[in-house]
Amino acid sequence: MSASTLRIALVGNPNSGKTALFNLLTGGRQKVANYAGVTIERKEGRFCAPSGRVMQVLDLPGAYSFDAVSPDEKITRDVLEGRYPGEAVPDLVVCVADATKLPLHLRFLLELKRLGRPVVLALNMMDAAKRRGIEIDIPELQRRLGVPVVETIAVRRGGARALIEHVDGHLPVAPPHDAEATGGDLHAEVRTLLAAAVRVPRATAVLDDALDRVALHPVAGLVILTAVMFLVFQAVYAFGKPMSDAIGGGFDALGAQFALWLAAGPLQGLVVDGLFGGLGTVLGFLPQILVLFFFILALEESGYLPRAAFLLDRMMVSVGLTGRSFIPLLSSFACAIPGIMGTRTITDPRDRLVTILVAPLMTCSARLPVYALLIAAFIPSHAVFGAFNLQGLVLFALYAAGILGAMLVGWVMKRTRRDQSVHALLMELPAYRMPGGRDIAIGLYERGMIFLKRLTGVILALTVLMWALSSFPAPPAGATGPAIDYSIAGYIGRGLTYIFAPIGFNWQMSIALIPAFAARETAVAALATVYAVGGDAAGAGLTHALASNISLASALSLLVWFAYAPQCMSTLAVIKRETNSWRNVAISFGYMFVMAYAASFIVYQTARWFA
Ligand SMILES: Nc1nc2c(ncn2[C@@H]2O[C@H](COP(=O)(O)OP(=O)(O)OP(=O)(O)O)[C@@H](O)[C@H]2O)c(=O)[nH]1
Ligand SMILES: [Mg+2]
Repeated sequence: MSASTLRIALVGNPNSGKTALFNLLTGGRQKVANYAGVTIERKEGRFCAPSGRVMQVLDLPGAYSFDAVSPDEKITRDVLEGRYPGEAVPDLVVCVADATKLPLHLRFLLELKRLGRPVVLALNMMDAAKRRGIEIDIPELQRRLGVPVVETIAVRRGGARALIEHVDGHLPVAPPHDAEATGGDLHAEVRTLLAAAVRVPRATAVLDDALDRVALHPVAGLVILTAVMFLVFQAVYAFGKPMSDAIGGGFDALGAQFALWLAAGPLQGLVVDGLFGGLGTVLGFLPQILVLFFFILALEESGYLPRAAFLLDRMMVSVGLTGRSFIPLLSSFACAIPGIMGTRTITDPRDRLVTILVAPLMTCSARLPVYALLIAAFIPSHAVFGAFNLQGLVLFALYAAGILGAMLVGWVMKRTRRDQSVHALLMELPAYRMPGGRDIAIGLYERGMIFLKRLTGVILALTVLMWALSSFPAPPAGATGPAIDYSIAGYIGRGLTYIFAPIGFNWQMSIALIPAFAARETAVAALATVYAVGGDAAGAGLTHALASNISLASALSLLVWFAYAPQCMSTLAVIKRETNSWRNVAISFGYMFVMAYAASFIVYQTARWFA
C-alpha cells in the first residue's frame, strides 16, 4: 500500500459540525459557531493517521444542496466537481450529518452519492442524539445506503476515533462507487431509510420548544433581546474598564521612567508619548475588547442569534435591510471585515450589497480607543439622571449614531431600488447549546492575537512614521516657531486644514487622520506624537494636551467624524474583493465621506454656537 497523502473533504449541511470536526482532526482553530453559514471559505489542514499516513483535510462551507445559489455554496460544489482552480478532486468525501436532523441531512448524502465519488457518512452530534433518545441502527443504515457510516462527536476529545480508523484504511484509488443515477424522488428515499433504520421519540426537543416560545414571542422576545444587548454593553465597562485603566496606568508609569532617562527632544517624544502614551493607551483596550468578544462568542455558540434575526426581521426590512443581515452586522461590532465576508451567506445580491455598504457604520473595536481618549479628555465624568455616567452616555450615543446611520442609509437605498419585492426570511433555527469553554478560549485567543499583531505591526510602524514626519526636516537656523512647524507633517497638516477647518479640525487633528485611514487606533498614537514633538504634551499626558489645545466643539466634531468616516483601507479592500467592483468601493467611500463631513459640520457649528 502506498503511503501517499489522502485528500479528504468535509462536506454537509450547514451547522452540522464540519469545522468542529476539522479542528478536532487537524488541531486547527477555525471558527465554529452555532448558526448556519459560519464557514465561507475553503480551509486546509493535515494530520498524521496512526499508520503514519498523512491526511490532507479540507473544511468547506455548508450547503443545503448542489443547486448552489449563494457564493459560499458554490465553492463547495466547485471543489467536489473538480472545478475549483488549482485543486484536484478529493480522494474521499466525508459527509458530516447532524444525527438529530437526519430527515434533512440524509438528503444531502443521497445527492452526494450521485456524484460517484467515494463517500463516508459521519453521523455527528451523537451525544445530542442520544440525549434526545434518538436510536439509529447503524448496520442497517449502512446496508441500505451502500456507504460506510461512522459515529462522531466533534466536540469531544477522541470523538473522531472511528472516522480516523476508517479513513486510515481507505485506499487513495477511487473505485467507481455505485453511481446509480436513479434520479428518483429523494424525499421518498429518505423516508424509507428513516423508517428502516432510525427511531425518534415523539417529543425530541421539549426544552428548545419551551425556550423558543419565550425567545420568539413578539413582545417578550424583544424585551429579552434588549436586556441581553444592554447587559453586554454594561459588562464591557464593568469588567473591562478597571483592567484597561490598570494597564493604561502601568504604561504611563513606564513612560515616566523613560522620560527621566532620555534627553528631552523628539526621541523622547517618540518613546514616552508615542510608544508608551499612544500605543500603551491602545493596548489598554485589550481587556475591554476581549470582554466584548467573550459575549459575542458565547452568543454565537448558544444558538440565540438566528432567533434574534427572526425577531428583528420585520424591523430591518422596513429600513431596507433583512433579518439575514443581523449576524454580519453584529460581527461588524468587532470589525467590519469579518462582517462583510459573512454576507456571503445572503443569497439576494441586493440585500447583500446593502449589508456590505452599511456594515462599516457599526462601531468596530478599533474606534473604541479613539472614542475613549477623546471622551476622557473632553467629557466630564459626572452623573446624569442619578444613575448614568455622562461619559458612558456619550459613548452609547456614538454606538447609536452608527446604528441609526446604517438604518438611514438602508432606507435611502431601499427607496432608490427599482425592484421593491421583499423575500421572506428563511433561516434554520439551530438547537440551543451550552457554550463550550474550549471554543470560546480559542476564539478569544485568535482575536487577542489579531489585536496584538496589529499593535506591534501596522500601528507601531505608522507611529514611528508619524514621528519621523513631525521631526524632519529640522528647523532652519534662526527659526522662531516650534520645530514641528517646519517639518513635513507641519506642511501636510496645514495643507489639509483647507478641507477640514470648516468642521473644526486643527492641523494636528487633520494629519492624524492619515495614519488612522490605515488603522483607526493609530489616531491616538499620532495625536500623542504630534503634540509631544510640538512640545505641548510636556509630560502632562495626552489627555491634558488635547484638553488644552482643542476646543470642545472640535472634539465633538472629531468623535462624529470617526463614527461615519470611510475607514479603514482594509475594509475598502475587502469591499472590492467581495463585490469585485471598484464602483462599490467608490460609493462606499463617497457616501461615508459626505455623511461624516456633513455630520461633523453640523455638530461643530452647533456646538460652537452654544460654547
Ligand atoms: N453537542 C455537539 N455539538 C456539536 C458537535 N459537533 C459540532 N457541534 C456544535 O455544532 C455547531 C456547529 O458547528 P460547526 O463546526 O461550526 O458547523 P459547520 O458544519 O462547520 O457549519 P457551517 O460552517 O456553517 O457550514 C457548533 O455550535 C458546535 O459547537 C457534536 O458532536 N456534539
Ligand atoms: Mg464550518
